Amino acid sequence: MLYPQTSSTRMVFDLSGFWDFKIENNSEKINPSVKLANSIPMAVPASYNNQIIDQQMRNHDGYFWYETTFNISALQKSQRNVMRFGSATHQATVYINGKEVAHHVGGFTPFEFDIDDYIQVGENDLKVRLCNLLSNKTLPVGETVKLKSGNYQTTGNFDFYNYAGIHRPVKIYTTSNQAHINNICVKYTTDLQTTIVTPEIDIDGQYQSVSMEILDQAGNSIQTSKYNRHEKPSSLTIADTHLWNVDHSYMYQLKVQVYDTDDQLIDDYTQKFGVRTVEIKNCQVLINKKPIYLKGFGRHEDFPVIGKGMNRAVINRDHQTLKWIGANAFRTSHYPYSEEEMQLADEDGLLVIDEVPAVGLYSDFQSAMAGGATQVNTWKNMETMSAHKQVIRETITRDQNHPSVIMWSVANEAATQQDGAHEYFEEITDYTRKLDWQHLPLISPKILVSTPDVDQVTDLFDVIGLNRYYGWYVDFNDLEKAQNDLYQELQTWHKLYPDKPVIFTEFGADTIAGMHSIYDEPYSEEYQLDYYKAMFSVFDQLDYVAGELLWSFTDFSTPAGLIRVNGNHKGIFTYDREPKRIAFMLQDRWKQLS
Ligand code: GCB
Repeated sequence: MLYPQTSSTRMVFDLSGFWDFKIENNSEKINPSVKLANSIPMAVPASYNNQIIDQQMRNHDGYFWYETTFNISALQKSQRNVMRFGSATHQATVYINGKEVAHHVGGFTPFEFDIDDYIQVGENDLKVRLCNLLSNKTLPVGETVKLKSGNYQTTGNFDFYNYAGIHRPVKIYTTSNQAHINNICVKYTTDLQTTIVTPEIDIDGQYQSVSMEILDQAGNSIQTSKYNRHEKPSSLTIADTHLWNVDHSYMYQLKVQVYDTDDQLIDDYTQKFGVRTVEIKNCQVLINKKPIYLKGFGRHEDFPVIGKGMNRAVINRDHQTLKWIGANAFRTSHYPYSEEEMQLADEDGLLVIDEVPAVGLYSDFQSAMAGGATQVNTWKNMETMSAHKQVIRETITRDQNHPSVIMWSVANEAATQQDGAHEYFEEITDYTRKLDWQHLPLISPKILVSTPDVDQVTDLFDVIGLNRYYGWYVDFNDLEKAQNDLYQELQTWHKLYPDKPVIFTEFGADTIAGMHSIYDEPYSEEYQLDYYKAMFSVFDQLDYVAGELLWSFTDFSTPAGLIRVNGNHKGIFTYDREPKRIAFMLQDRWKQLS
């Protein structure tokens, strides 16, 4: 699936704006052919939750509706029209002029569908029925119960607010009716000097030939090649490759044009790509054959009022802040971020561990966290395999042309110490490796109870990703013991897997901005500072530690909880992106650490 783009053959219409919104209560049957009654305005794209003042509506679990109208000109109607959602969380059924057109499950990946049979010249009605309910079949995983009142109650198996709504832009784009490019995958091989590009171009419809042209970053042509339908496309060569890297985020373009018999242009699309290699060798992550130490954060798409809504200013400010502090990487915890964010990561030279929304693969999670034994075996209880493969497929298809993506994270904190985990993840890692032509390294951040003595899946992964909280959830307020325990655990991992690098995918301590303590009290900015100093002093002794991604970049929203006072406070920055004390220490450290 291509990102919507205008060209000499394509038009794009963005439906962002104020739509109408309505919660569906269980006694009501909403007719998609009738205008929503008693609706309220709702900005798209954005989460709906924090745009609403009424608390019950804000926290509604169940179904809700969006409606808008759009106009189609006669000129536009003469073309093929496709509607595309950047994402709709977590499930959406789309109706145009009262008729059901599409259904998509999964709240963090795009979906699109042809709308020509449903639209008319002039005004059209668009309604979307969304649902934020989660279960042991969905990703993320959650639990839904139906209350006596008939209302639903959903509890997410994860530590972030279950924002919902139309989070990313909704667009209509046009192509010719005759033929169109469905997808472009820019495959290449490089010896870091000469790059051979062998694009895979998926075209539907009637056409005669296809031309491909590689352009450099300034738009100068490097090579052109043409092939006829039924012929195999020839490869293109970049002789003196400008490699993409963190300090040199060089982007090429592949211009693809589809022609008719009389050399009439039918479709025209330009796909950006970068050239770089990624390897894991001798406990190191190599980009273009050189080791790189990952410095950065786990994050969330979460900002005041807009929640998980895509907002370019927020993305840009976040990337500028990452650069200011000297970070070179982030993980898209715990779901794929917007396409717009990925595009900017390419331009900004940020390395991305791209995580699918497989979070919460842990039955009876609450008892486990309370220190109790789990009653249920996760792998007998989860029915997520099909959703899991779908999100992996959709994420790889969407993101495989981004040079910034250097690793796939196939799950966060699954119950990898329970029987059945190996079988489950063998199927998942095999599936991912088959789909990914780049063979990017695979990682799956481990929950703190998945220690080397009990973990069952590490052999399946290229990198050991650790979410570790010594000094917080374990060894609380005892940083000396935290250091020792961390050191011991790391050495055990290394003995078992001497070639695999360790990347800290999470470590942190809740910290209330502005809380200070001469006694180094937990939750104070001083404790956070000392906590990180203690962790770093362990990492710095061990050369198989290949990266530190702190938890987390900013404070973020969670459901209310005994240890969640207005959200999770492990941010290095506050929710509105102001630095805590630790930020300045980190800036000093990362400027020196190569
Ligand atoms: C974790 C989770 C993350 C939480 C974090 C915490 O291990 O992966 O989603 O927010 O711990 O702060 O407890």
